Amino acid sequence: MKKNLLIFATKASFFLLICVSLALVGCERIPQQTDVILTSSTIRAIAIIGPASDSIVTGTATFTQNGAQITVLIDIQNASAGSHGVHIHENGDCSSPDGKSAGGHWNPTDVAHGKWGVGEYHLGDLGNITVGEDGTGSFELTTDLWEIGTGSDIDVVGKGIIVHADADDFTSQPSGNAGARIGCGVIMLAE
Ligand SMILES: [Cu+2]
Ligand SMILES: [Zn+2]
Repeated sequence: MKKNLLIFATKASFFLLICVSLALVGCERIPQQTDVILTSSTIRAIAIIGPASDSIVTGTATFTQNGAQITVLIDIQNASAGSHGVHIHENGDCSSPDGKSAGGHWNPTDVAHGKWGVGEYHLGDLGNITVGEDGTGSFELTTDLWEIGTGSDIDVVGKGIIVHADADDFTSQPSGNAGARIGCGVIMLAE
């Protein structure tokens, strides 16, 4: 009886040891993966979005690079609920109150306006951002069609981010009939 108990105890501790080891391995791996995603060193360019056309819209657009892939993450606040066109425009200039100083859509490949990933579309045709009743919305897109800080024709640095009053219909030329410019930001290289 005592022997059986000893065997059971030995088996139980061995099992426990394996569980603890697995847990430790698990703990070790999670922070490493998170580091890659969250460290500020992976943020390569940023635009602070401010109000235009008498709106109170605010937000940020961050561009991060992972190999050839660049991800833009846009967060906006204080916008009306619904769909708002969002684009990269050719000038990093938000000096005019209506945002028109940012110029037209960034279109280095000289093609028609359209929907990202479908037929012809400007390199600045991000699409629409969906804003909820709380006035906030986020948008994310990953592509290998841009560069950050290279000074080439497809470098996003020095361009503008514009948020519109209405949705982009992906069809109307030259800019999707998205209405007034309610948010504007200049894309700048990050530290
Ligand atoms: Cu636009
Ligand atoms: Zn466009």
